[in-house]
Amino acid sequence: MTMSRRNFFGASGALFASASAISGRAQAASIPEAVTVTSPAMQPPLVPSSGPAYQPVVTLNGWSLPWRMNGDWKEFHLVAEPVVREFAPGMKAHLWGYNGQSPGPTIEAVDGDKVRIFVTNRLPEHTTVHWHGMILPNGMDGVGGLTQPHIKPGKTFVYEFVLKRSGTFMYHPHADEMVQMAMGMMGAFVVHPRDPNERRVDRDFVFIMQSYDIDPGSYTPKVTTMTDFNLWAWNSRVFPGIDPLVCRLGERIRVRIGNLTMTNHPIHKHGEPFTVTCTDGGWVPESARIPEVTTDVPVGAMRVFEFAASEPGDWAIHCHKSHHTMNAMGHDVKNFIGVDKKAVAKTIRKLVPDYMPMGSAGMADMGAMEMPMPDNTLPMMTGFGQYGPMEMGGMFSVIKVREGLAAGDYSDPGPYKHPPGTVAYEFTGNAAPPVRRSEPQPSRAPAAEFNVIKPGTRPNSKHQH
Ligand SMILES: [Cu+2]
Repeated sequence: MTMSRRNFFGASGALFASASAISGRAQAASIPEAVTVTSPAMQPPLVPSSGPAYQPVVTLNGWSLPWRMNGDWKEFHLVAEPVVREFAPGMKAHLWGYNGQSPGPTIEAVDGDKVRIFVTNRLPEHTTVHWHGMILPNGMDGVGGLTQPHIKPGKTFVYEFVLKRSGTFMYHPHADEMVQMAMGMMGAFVVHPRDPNERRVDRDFVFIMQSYDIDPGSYTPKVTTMTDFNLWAWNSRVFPGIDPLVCRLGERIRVRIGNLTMTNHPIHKHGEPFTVTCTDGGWVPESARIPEVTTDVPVGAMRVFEFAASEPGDWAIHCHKSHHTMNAMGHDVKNFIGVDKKAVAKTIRKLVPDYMPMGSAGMADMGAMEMPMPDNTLPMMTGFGQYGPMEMGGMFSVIKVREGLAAGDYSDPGPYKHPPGTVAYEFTGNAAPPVRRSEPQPSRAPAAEFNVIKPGTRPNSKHQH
């Protein structure tokens, strides 16, 4: 059981008596119980049991935070605290997050909702929560020192605001940000349209991108790293630990992506093109939507794209910066392509018996190799598919489009069964040697000559206009 039973039933509404409508601060005296989840497995979408209806989102390797209605306020309780997050089987990180996880639970609500969010600080230092992208009263914006006093350890603050527009938002601290975000404090905040049929899709996925710097064999991110991160994550998971996006053939699919790393990520999807339908500022008018297969998600931004799942198969979705589809790796690896290291390997093995020379023909051998590694470290290229190693890590997942799934069935359907004759195959005929055109003769003309003349030093130089 990953969600505590007591809290789960509480969340489903059974224990939360809807209090009589005494509005305002007096009500805040009673705090809703904080629900905690510690498993990194995807939890089923949270279908609203109170308040207006909406089609819930699916948080990759995550979950949505239950609420209680208190009069016409929707009340949530976030707890900022140290957490342990598994990045993929074989590696756990000691992070800071919310309610047992990093990223924290997705908050879902509806355009026009009055939300009251209790934030309890169980960190060793002060914090705040900034509601990234929201239009709200200035004093609710969560910038420590500027718009509110910091939330000291052990204290609980209350944020109250009315949701003014639907879209995709995030939450994160605006206090000791470099440390707190490098430690994994963030979450998604999805505001659904008031009319559940407006912009309706069949499946609606959400994840936030993170960058971490965790030395192989250690557990805690280095918080002073500025650019040289070694783990590129979606919802604090790296491939092969990232959930697939399971879709039924013919459905309309939405993917919401937030970027709280230190660099941009060009997210590329294989298969049919998509269109960006929503950005930080709101929904993109239909006439302005651009069909794409890659969309860049800038730092601090949200991008939402939609597509019709028209092509069955296992389609990769990944960041197109190739080092972002790797796990922790040495960045100062020399390029040994074309270098025969057999002789030197023999010598080195006298000192280091396990030594394996690699990289003479590229680095694909790393993807298949079982190398001795420090504890709590993932191979930098990993994950196996039905045809062999995928040589991927980091920001990579698979959109699995299948016929005949039940609506709302997100369970992994396994590898795609390709219809006979539709997989790339080996040519077994006679391959004639490549015909080369005759090499061009080196030109006999001398290399280009030029003289450098300092302006103003030429004997007959004239001032020209
Ligand atoms: Cu990237």
